[in-house]
Amino acid sequence: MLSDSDPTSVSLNSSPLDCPLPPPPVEVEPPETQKPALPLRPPSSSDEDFFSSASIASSSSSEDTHQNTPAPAQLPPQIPLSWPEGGALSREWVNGLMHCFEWASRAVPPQEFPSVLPVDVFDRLILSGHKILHKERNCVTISKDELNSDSRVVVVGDLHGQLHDVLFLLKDAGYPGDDRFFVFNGDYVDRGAWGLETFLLLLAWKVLLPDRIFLLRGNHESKYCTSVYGFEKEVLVKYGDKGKHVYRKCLGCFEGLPLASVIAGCVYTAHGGLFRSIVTTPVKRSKGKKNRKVTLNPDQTCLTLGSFEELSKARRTVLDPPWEGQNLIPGDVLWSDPSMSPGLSPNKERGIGLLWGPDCTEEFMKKFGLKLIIRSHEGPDAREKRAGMGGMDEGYTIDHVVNSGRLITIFSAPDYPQFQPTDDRYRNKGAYIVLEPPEFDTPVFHSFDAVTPRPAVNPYYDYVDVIDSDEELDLASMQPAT
Ligand SMILES: [Mn+2]
Repeated sequence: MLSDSDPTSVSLNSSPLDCPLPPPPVEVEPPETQKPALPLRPPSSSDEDFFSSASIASSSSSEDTHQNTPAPAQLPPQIPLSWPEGGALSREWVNGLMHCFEWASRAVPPQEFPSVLPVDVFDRLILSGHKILHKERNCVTISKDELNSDSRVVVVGDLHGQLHDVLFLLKDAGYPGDDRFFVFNGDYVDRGAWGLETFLLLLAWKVLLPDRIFLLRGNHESKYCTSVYGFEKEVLVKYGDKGKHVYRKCLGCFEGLPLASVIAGCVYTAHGGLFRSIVTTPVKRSKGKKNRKVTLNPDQTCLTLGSFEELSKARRTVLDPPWEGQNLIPGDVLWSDPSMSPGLSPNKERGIGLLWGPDCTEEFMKKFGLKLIIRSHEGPDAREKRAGMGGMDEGYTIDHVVNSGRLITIFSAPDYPQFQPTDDRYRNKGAYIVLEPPEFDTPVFHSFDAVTPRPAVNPYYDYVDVIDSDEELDLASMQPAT
């Protein structure tokens, strides 16, 4: 039963932003290749081809190049999944979940998803994740005390529902564990067809190892983006009459995702990047007004960089970060982009967030003793439109090199976006970063190709019409915050 008083579920009517109408519905029929009659069949030979090919994408770093050996074909998992007896997740259960999602992405039509993950199991997982995430600080830390000479910290960029590439990345980097930390920079959902599976499998790892994996928020973990770029529709198709409930629970979790991380005291990561100081100036009260409260207005004419103290005080539990008013830091952290031009200015292309230059990168690093900033948010399509900024062919770019260190963009969705209106694809690699001892301040890049073939599936958004609006916030379709 849904209840408005349920603290883990957001009310879709309480958003400060009105939701724009989603694009015209796209008929989602199970593709011809994915129409098994239930009960489910075992994998066919083409499935085996997929499993084999899924494991031969190569990963390379500056130090080594290797290819994985093909994995043996796997048997269909036991479905439906059930919550483990005793209530606590195990590594085996999380492994089973990943295997199950991979198999189901080829063998089960999206509409039959509850036969894989029943809604009561989804509820258990999302509640466990919700509790953990909402207790975390705005800026989570992996301190030097928690790291040793065997530790590695893996930093991951945008994933956008490309389940098979996420599974490859985890296997290639090595799964989370005592010595392996993960920081994900957000954008788990939208555009790709398996945003729900991607988010839930990472949430399962978070519940299993809350101190080893950190899930930061991306701008797509919001009501606005998910209503335009496919995640809402995906959930409604996969869960049918329970879809609205599942979508609300996901949004409730998204609101709890932390905004940023600091690793080993010297690496700052966030989805978009830097953020402003909320400079406030008292507004003169009109005579005779009894209200003694002094209202403060942000001084938009004088943009300065914010501090970690200000970041810690921001209110992140908003369905959509506001672009006006006092609570601007979440929008900056999630939507901002670096620029080659000096200074700090409003990000007019996106309509929210900031553009910051190399001088700001240096100022921020010097002030807080940082040596590296790792942000995400820009894929090959975004970079194609930004003169002077590097392309995303290898899954990463080094944007600023300054006295104190470097600013890097990491993007982990290869061959992105999944759906394109023409055959002229970017064919970009994805990448992840490994930070190694002793200082954890030097990135080792691992680029990887997309897992092919992706299972045939229909998109959940009108990718032809929104292709050119690339993540720009359509302010005209939203109502101002009240
Ligand atoms: Mn983004």
